[in-house]
Amino acid sequence: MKKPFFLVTLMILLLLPVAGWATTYTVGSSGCDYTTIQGAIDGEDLGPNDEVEIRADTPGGTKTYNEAITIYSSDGGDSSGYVTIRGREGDTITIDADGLGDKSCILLYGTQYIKVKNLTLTHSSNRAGITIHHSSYIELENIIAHDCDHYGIRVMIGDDQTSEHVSISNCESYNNDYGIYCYVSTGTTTGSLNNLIIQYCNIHDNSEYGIRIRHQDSGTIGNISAVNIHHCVITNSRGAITLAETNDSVGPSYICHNEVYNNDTSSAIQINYSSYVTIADNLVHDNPCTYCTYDNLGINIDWSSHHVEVLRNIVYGHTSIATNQPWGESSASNSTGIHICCGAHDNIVAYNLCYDNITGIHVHGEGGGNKIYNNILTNNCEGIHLDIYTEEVTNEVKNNIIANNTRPGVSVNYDLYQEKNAFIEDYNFFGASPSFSSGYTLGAHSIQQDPLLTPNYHLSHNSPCINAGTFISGFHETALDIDGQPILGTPDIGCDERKALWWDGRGWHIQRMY
Ligand SMILES: [Ca+2]
Ligand SMILES: [Ca+2]
Repeated sequence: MKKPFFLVTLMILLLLPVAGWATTYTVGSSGCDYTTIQGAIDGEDLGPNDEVEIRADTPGGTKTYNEAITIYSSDGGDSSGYVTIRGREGDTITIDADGLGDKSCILLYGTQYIKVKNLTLTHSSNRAGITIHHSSYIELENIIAHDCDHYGIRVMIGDDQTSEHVSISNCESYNNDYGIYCYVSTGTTTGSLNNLIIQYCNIHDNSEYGIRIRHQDSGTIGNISAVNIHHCVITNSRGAITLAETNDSVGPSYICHNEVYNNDTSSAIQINYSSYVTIADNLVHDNPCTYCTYDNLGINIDWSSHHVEVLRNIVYGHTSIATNQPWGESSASNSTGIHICCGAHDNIVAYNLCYDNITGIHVHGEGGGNKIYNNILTNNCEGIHLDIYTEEVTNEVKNNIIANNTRPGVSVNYDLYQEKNAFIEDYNFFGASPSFSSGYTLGAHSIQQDPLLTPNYHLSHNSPCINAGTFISGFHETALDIDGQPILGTPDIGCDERKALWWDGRGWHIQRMY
């Protein structure tokens, strides 16, 4: 029997909500679905592709909502679509938690597939601008978090909890204690914090760390993996980036293409108890340390970290601690561009440019297997300083330009200083008249001659460093120089490969580069 038309229509209408009919709910003073943000979240069962649009009184206007928002699992999306909470395009919307007790401006707890966009968050008390707790597939975009106690943006887990696939993009965080803090809570053993992306963010003027990622039980590894911090600027904080207690159980981690400067810090970028991290193409400069008596370091690979690759970074202007420099004593008291310390082993530091630091590269401690290849270390007081307390000759220093470094108050040029011969040094290019500590013999293929650098620390066309290095199998096949250019034939010494192959459509040619 044919169904009556009205019955078919009714059936279609009943089916629509099941199919996920996306709705935009509005929040504003008048003419909107709700007058408070939490009212919209509590009043609707938000599902995939639903949006909450928060409005000023007039388009393009500015409005502050004195609220502390909470979103639980009942309001989340799924793989078919996100729930989006956003300020109206063109409006300036602030969520101010002032006077509302110990709360974050926004708390996401136990939920998933949520986007939060176009909002300013301020005056949290004892929490964060936004807290992402035990929540996954979360995207923050165009969030400004400022003057929050303690954290601008916080991602966290406890036992048996997961926060994964969290991305923080184009956000600004300032005047907080911490700009972005992602952590595994004390006592956690089974949770997972992974696939965390922080990109294109401006993190500045935080009293503690700019970006800090760690297990709160120091040295507890196994809960954090696959962190990617790239194209961020971190300045005027106490520490810029700390990545601790990570491994590659889900995937490796990356800290790339960031600019880190003018942080008052003992370590601008610090890696603790972590493995399989690439730190590449960062600009790390002019980080002082006004409170330190010990370390003032640009990039610091610390506390048993291993399989960290430090590649193509430019590191300069770390000079705060010069008077305390013991020069040859067994101490890490230092201002150093790149520092490997405290049992860190099997790391690679290659194709970096370090200048205008007290020490260019300092390898300190008992770790072995660290490879220092193809760096330029110039205009520092000391090029490379090695304090290695092992009889194993497993650390290697090869293909570096270590020239034009001077030691204060000493007339000789201690470009490469070593305490014990627990390393292999060869194929390095020293300045025209270097001096070395007694008992040290220059590697058989190392050269004492002017490398003929250009003013921007590249090889000049007639540099004797061109094609003067040694090819290191397993490394140079895929290496890129400081300019991102591949290595042609015999590696040049230093971080600049001057020539490369060039394809003109018909054949390969050798092209002079820069
Ligand atoms: Ca070459
Ligand atoms: Ca080059």
